[in-house]
Amino acid sequence: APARIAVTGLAVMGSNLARNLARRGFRVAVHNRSSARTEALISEHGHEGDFVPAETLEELVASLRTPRQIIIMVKAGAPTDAVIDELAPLLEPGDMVIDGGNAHYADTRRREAALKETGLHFVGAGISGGEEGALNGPSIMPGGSEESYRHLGPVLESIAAQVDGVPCCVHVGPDGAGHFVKMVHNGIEYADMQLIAEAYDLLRRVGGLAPAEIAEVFRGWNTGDLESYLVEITAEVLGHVDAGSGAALVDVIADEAEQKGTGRWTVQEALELGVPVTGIAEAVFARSLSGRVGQREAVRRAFGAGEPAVSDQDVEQLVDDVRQALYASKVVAYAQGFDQMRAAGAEYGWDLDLGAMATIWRGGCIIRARFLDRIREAYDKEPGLASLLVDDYFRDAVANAEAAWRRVVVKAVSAGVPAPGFVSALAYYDGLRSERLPASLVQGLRDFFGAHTYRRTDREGSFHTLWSGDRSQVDA
Ligand code: NBP
Repeated sequence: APARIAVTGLAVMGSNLARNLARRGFRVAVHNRSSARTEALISEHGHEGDFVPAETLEELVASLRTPRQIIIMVKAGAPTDAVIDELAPLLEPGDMVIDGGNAHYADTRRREAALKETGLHFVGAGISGGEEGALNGPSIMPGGSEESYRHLGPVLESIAAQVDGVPCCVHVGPDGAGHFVKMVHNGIEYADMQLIAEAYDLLRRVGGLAPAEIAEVFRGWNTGDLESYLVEITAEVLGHVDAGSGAALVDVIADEAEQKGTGRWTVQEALELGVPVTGIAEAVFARSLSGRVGQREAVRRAFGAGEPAVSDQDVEQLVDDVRQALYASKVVAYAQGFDQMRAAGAEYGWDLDLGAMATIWRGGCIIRARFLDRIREAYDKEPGLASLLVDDYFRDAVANAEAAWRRVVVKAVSAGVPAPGFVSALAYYDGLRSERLPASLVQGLRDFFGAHTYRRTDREGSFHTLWSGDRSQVDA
């Protein structure tokens, strides 16, 4: 019988996805550029399901029922284009090419438009959850046409993570929508991790707690509003003792954070769209700063590292304040990420269902959390929500946390413990709620040096002050 679906690219992600498909009962054709990976998959896991190995793409295409569905799981970038170029001429109108790699959404838009010319459906599908997710159920964010999703939906939904019987997979929107949403997911993941890291640092340097004690704090937090995969594994990492040195592992890991680039993409795109995703930007920059080892050393030598920050305060109070600051800052980070998705949806005509995005992130992916149920409820109630911050639930949560949030920021600043995530989240909140912003002065300055004009609060129109003349106002 012909295969139901195919996977080409059988490194760790591709082979795990193929195994997931096979275990779900789909007859799956498999192919890799170098056939050693195909052979390894069959010999090690062939018994798990119904695999159809193919040595060439021609063979792979011939083994499939029509319309054909082929998932590409190769290295993002030029390799993906190379596979598409080789594959497309072998296919027929109506066939579907699915890119499950970490493509930039602009590449996905370009590829979708090009393949559409030949009658092929190109589906950029964001897949989150790493190797584990690919094997046992990822969160899947497919873009592309409605028609392609009618064919693909049942397969993808059945291999996705399930939460309360709901699959973590939904048709996100046309062309690059899926990869865009996956990118923002990763950006939010950056922000979330940075906030968690700051919470740890404050408990350590201001609260004087040891890593093992902080692990216990996070374990406790994981039973409340903060319950999430990242908080859970934070407890694991902080509680882990290095076998060699006997020290907490976190104390022997070099403090230079690396990045593969999706956080940077998110911020670059936010800059283009004019959406302030300050939490994600601070997270990306905090990683960059950590990596500037020479500069860190030079500045530390010039100024000293500062006094030990530990103070004689009530540690229990600090722990609870930090929990609330973390929660409020996290609401801000998610509010910003969801704003960015909304803005991109408007820019590209995607009509994104933001509640559905929260739904499919509840399982399979790195930012899975109890919190996402609240976000889904917020958008279900009010799809046009101006900001997550104004949803009843989040408004109450942030309002209740506000005093603690401010205490934590004050403590961080006065103790000299950097907390760019907490600080900028609070500034964002204060910025949005201010009656008047000093942007009026910025406009005045722009008008002074560049005649850029300004609008007035009390009447329509654009105005310019004759700064170098008699300083009277003219209609611009
Ligand atoms: P890699 O990103 O390491 O890519 C290796 C695969 O790409 C191999 O199958 C290799 O074939 C193939 N390939 C390359 Br490289 N150049 C090719 C070309 N010109 N033509 C055909 N095939 C080519 O694999 P991965 O880590 O499994 O990731 C796959 C995709 O999934 C990536 O886009 C990645 O960003 C994404 N992703 C990864 C994770 C994760 O946690 N690792 C999570 C989510 C998404 P060969 O065997 O013949 O060299």
